[in-house]
Amino acid sequence: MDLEQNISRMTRRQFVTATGALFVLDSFGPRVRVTRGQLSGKLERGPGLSRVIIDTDPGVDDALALLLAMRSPELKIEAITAVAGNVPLELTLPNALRMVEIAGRSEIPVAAGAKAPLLRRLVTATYVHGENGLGGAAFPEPRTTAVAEPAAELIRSIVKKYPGEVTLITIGPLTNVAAALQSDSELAGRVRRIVMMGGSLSGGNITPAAEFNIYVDPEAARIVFQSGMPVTMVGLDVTRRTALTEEHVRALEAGRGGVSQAAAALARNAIEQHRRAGFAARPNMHDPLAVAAFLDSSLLKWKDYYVDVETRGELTAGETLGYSPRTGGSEQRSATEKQFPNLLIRGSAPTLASSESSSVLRDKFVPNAKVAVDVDSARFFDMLIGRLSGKQ
Ligand SMILES: [Ca+2]
Repeated sequence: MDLEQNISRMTRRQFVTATGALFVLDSFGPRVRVTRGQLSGKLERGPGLSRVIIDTDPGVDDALALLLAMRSPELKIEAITAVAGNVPLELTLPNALRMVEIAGRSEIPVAAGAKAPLLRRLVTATYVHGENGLGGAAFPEPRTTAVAEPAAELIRSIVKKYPGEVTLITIGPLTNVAAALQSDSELAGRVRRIVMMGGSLSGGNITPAAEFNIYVDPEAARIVFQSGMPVTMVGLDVTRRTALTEEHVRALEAGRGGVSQAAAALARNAIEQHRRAGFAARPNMHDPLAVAAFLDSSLLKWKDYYVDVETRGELTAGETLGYSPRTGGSEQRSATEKQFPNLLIRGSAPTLASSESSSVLRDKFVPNAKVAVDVDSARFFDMLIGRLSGKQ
């Protein structure tokens, strides 16, 4: 049997794994694609759309990500679940409700989730997101309230209702998803995919090692990565390349309608907040990029990795480690890799006090995540600003 026949007998995933293909453009996104014309017209929603649940800690970039999602007719947003992260749950929940009301989408259930990480005290990021979580942008108190069901339960019940159909888009710490996974051993097998903003294979933002969402609840992140759910990771490797500019803000300000004006206020305040905090860089659109990655995976380049999360490191807790079949973990190790093509995925060496070595040991590379390794930032902003301002 020749190679071609062989390949035709393999699934795409097996082929990618076997060949170690570097860049994979797999369609994990919406089942329908919309045209520019459809977007500018009345947003029609119906069967065949992609069911998603968005888990979020608004958060300036969360708020913009939520608005983007609610302006995207490809999505059937089954629920928005709030989690503690950038600011405490007492703020992330009403902030999520505010965005739903601004978008005129109060039919979407919003649920309250975890107030704190699984095992740790909450660390927030008010230095980036302001005391109100929205960079100081003021919006009216929400008139609607959260549904009675807690987030983890709502996630479980929706996924159970539509097995194999629901994609989780997570743009905050992974506490709610981990809690749902812990309470239902069948959940992971029923989720279509999780698309997360989180992690980094190129250094962190809250510590040199860790990206904020994973740092806040590394134990939860580890449960998610090891759950067996297909993971799409949109981390700092790409979100660092999505800086908001004055031009973007002006384009939003020129847009008509409540969503564009709210987005403009959020964006304007985010730039101001960054300036006040003394950051040299402009705010990155971390969370909107995760939503955009789901809407159009061709905006990014992807590579298959086995990703695991460091939970014990005193200085490195929350670090995401990526092992690839070609490199055994790092692009720089190509010389070593020639010598040792099948490097093990292994944990730390045993200490003098204990003969036990780390339980982390895998001799067979099995990717668990598609990691975004490059982004077309200009096309991403065309989508983000276009949809928020109503021009697209
Ligand atoms: Ca977030």
